[in-house]
Amino acid sequence: MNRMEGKLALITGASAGIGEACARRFAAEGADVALWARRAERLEALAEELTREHGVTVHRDRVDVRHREEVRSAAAALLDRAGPPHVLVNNAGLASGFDRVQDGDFEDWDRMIDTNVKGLLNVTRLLLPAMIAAGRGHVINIGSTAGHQVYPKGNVYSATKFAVTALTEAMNLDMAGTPLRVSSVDPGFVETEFSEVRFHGDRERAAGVYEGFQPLSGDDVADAVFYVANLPAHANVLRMILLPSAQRSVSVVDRR
Ligand code: NDP
Ligand code: 8X3
Repeated sequence: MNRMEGKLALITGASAGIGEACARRFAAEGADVALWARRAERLEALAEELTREHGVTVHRDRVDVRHREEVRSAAAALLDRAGPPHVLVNNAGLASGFDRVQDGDFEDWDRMIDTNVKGLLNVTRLLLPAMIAAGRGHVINIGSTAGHQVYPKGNVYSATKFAVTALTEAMNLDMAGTPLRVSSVDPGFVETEFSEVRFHGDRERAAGVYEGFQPLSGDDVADAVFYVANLPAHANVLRMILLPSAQRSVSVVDRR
């Protein structure tokens, strides 16, 4: 049963990877979508395609989730135009750098903490009150296996994803007394632009991360997000850990 038709899903980080796949999936199921990311030209092209292919309404805004005032004005504009989203997918995020703590780069650390933790909080804080006032809504955070286990040189990225795990659980408690649901979908290896961003544009090194096994695709994760969003109102997946079959833990992978 499709419960998302005619609903509105806001997806942050919709210009690539998991977020883009979520946008395609929700739109294909007949949901209106709001797309946020920094690369406006990509959002524009995606919006044009989704409107043409699925006839849904697509809102898009150039938003850097780190910039609170930008989030504030995009949130106000969306609430004005379309009302509170039924589903908020907090997906925008990144890893930046791959070093031991003693060698870490302060700018990489700021980028990850400001995006993955403070950005998620900016977006949530500026939309949740309207969702609560509307008496419905579902926040789905994209966490990670790195939010449950650490691995060598994963230090600060893992810390941000452990924070997402904590925030999902805390937000779920904060929603007590409301009908709102809070969930996280926590994937293992997904082949997207993630590793290219982590390795500062080194595509060869990024491709090596996914060598010798079949990683998840953005579509696999979008399937999981859609499943979680589409459950009946009385059911909630608090946390879903989704791994490639070859991945046994955050750092144990059967490579051919
Ligand atoms: P991609 O690099 O392919 O996509 C990341 C998305 O986040 C892009 O759309 C990017 O858009 C957006 N983004 C990054 N920074 C900002 C910002 N400051 N403001 C707004 N948007 C931003 O990576 P993935 O799709 O893989 O990553 C999506 C999420 O999934 C992240 O939270 C990541 O931590 C998580 N994840 C990824 C896994 C993987 O193996 N790939 C595994 C587990 C979790 P733009 O640059 O246009 O702003
Ligand atoms: C991304 C998964 O293992 O590359 O969250 O950190 S991992």
